[in-house]
Formats: sequence, structure tokens, C-alpha cells
Amino acid sequence: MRLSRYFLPTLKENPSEAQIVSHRLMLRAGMIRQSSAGIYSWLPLGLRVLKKIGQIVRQEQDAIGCNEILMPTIQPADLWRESGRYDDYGPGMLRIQDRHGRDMLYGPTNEEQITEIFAGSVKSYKDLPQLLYHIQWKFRDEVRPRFGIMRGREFLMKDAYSFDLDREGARRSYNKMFVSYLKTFEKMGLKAIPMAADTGPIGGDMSHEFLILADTGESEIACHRDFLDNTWLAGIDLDGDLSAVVDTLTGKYAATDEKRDPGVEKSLGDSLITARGIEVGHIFYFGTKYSEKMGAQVTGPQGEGITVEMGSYGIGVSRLVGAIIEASHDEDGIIWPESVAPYHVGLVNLKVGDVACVKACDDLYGNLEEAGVEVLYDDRDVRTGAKFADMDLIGLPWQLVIGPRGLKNGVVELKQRGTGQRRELSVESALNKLTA
Ligand code: P5A
Repeated sequence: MRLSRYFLPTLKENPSEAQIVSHRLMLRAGMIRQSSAGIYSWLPLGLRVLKKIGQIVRQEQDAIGCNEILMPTIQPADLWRESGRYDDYGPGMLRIQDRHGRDMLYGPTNEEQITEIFAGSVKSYKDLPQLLYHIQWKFRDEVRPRFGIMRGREFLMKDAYSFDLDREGARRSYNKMFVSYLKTFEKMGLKAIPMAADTGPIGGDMSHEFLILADTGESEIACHRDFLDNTWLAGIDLDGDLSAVVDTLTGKYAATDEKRDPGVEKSLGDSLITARGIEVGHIFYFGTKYSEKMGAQVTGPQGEGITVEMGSYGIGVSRLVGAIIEASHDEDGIIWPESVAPYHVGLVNLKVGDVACVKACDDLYGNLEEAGVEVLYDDRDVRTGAKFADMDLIGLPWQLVIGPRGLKNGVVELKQRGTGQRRELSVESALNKLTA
């Protein structure tokens, strides 16, 4: 993409409304714009990251046999009256009426909707287990929407739902999702710590939150040092028996603010670490809470009716955009992990009026694109300082800088955004390095 034709409205100054670094950087890097409190438009650069994160989540869900569907954002109130949550949910739910005066709502989550779909379609125990998910916008009228897209009112969530014949089956689905979440976050370059959590309005008797580590995170975490070592994930078979792995993980100490236990922490000694974190995922086992009330039954082997056991599993897809920035930035801007970067390389032409520079840049641009490398090509006629500042701000992993002086000596400069390391190399080696 040529920057001269791109919509990248970067800001030089820090917007006064932004209290945390990810919000500031997302506004400054031209990724989002606020529409109203907690509701945002996604501009091209932000949308690319949102899609990349969504795609990693999708791949990992598909990999454990979870089937993608797409449920609507608007749901009928009657569905929620069946489960009893229409009244329970309170003012966090956005309630709407259609032209016929029928009560509708903008979905804050989809347990009821999926249970209805399941109940109408799956009849036999032979069709279990089932895992279904979608990636869809939610609306929650948060009391205090803040920190940009981190606590929005409208936000993008991946929500998955499991249906099993019995408790043991449900536990297997839970474990599968549990380990798959650790893999998913690792793919985004993040360390995620699972910890036992409250179930809130979703309900049920077992639940874990996944917090990723970021110095500027919202909650203080204390946990066993072993959580930082994820090397075991590489060899794990997600179709195998995961109970031992999950028992070990859930048996390890991990707690946020109110739930910390000074006694345990003392006994852990050097094995204890404290850090800050951001909740990016939350999984629930709630048994028959919805299936019972909504008649989600299958026929068992003896023809008997069996109420299915359910769980639900959420990932904050839009929140992750901010969370990754919180975990990876410096004073100059964002530092995207390769897997979610909006573009892989920023190609900077230092002299747009120079025939040799333009030719070298155009050629490199063409070659990189042809090799499937995602390039953002700064071909704008603006100050060099502004080009460098924008490149550092938007945080692409690599910057390839082409200037007339270097070209005379046959070299270009390659800078790695994360380490700040620069080196001069021939056009050909640069191309080889970036396409490798
Ligand atoms: C699990 C899937 C649920 O809603 N029902 C379906 C369950 N869980 S949850 O914890 O309430 O939300 C799941 C994840 O969504 C993100 N999230 C938000 N992101 C941005 N703004 C918000 N206001 C917001 N609320 C929740 C979090 O990452 C959470 O873990």
C-alpha cells in the first residue's frame, strides 16, 4: 500500500481524552476514532490489526474442531425471558423496540441464542459433543466505558459454546478450550496467565480468566513463576487427554488484587512473581443453567431425554488490540509482534524527487509485494523527520529506508522496530532478508 493513497490520519500531539498508553497510541496512529462514549470506528490500520487478531483466534478455534457460525447482534427479548436473564441483566443491556412494539435487545452475549439453535437442531446423544463459535459485535452499556476500545460499550468478541452429554464430557471441552487459549495468546506474542474467576451474569460453578502481562495492565497479578514457561505447549496434542495438564495449571497459585493470599505467597518464596495484567479471555462451565430452562435435550442410548451440559468461552478480540499495545510499545510508539502487525515492512523513500530513489523504492515495493510481503510504502512528499516519526508510531516490525547517499554506495538501511537495531546492506540482501 502506498501511503500517499492511504487513509492514515496520524496525530502529533497526545489527545487529552486518552488516559492510557494504548488509547493514546491508537488515536495517534490513526487506528480508531470515537463515535460516542465507548463506541469507535475502526480506520484502515486499526481494522487490519483487528482482522489479524480475529484470524489467529479463528485458526485456533478451527484447530480444535470448533465450528464457525454467525449469529445476529439483535436478539428477541423473549429468548432472554426464557432463561430468566432479561430481568437479571439490568441496565447493562441495551433494550430496543421494533416498529411493531416487540421487545428486542442488542446482544451482550449469546448463550440463549445458541441454546435455541442447538435445541432446535440436535436430537441425539450421537451428535455430541458440539463446539460452536462466532466472532461478533456485542453491546454492553458499561457504567464507565473507558480506556478506548479496552472497555468499550460496543466491542468485538469471539464467543464459543460447548454442548456435552455429561459432566466429564463438558470438562473435556473446557480443558480443550483452556489449553487452546494459551496457544492462541502465545501466537500473538503474549504471555497469558489463567486464574480462577467469578462467574458474574454468565453463571455457573467453574470459570477462569486469562490475563496477559503488560506493565501498564489494569490489575495486579501474583502467580507462580512456572506460568511464564510455555515451552510445553509446543508438543501438546489438543485431541488428547488434557486433564493432567489443566489440573497442574489450575493447581498453581495465581491471583489478582482482592484474592491474593499472603500465606501462600510467603511459602512460594522465589517462585512468586508479581506483575500487571489485562483480562483478554474468560471461560465458563455452567452445566445445565440454560439447557434446563430452554429445553435443550438429546435422546440418550435408551431413548431417555438428557439435558445437555454447557460451557461458554470468550475472547475480547477488540480489547486485544489495545492489550497488545499495552504489552508492546516504547516512548516513540507501538511495537507490533510480527503475527498481528498491520504490515510487515515500512518502506521509506527519503527523497521523493530523486529519480534513482524513486526507482529503487518502486522496484523494492514491487518485489516485496510479489513475494507476498505486506508493505506500507511511504512515498509521501513530507519531511524526513515526519516519516520516521510516523513509522515508529505505527510500529511495523521492519523499516527499510532508501536515501540518495546510501544508494550511491549501493546500500539501503534496515531497522528493526523492536530493538532499534539498524544495519546497512545491499538492496538484494535486504530483499532476501525480508522475504525469507
Ligand atoms: C463467554 C463467551 C462472556 O460473555 N459469554 C460468551 C461469556 N464472558 S465475558 O467475560 O463477559 O466476556 C468475554 C471477554 O470479552 C471481553 N470484554 C470486553 N472487551 C471490551 N470491552 C468490554 N466492555 C468488554 N467486556 C468484555 C473481555 O476480554 C472478556 O474476557
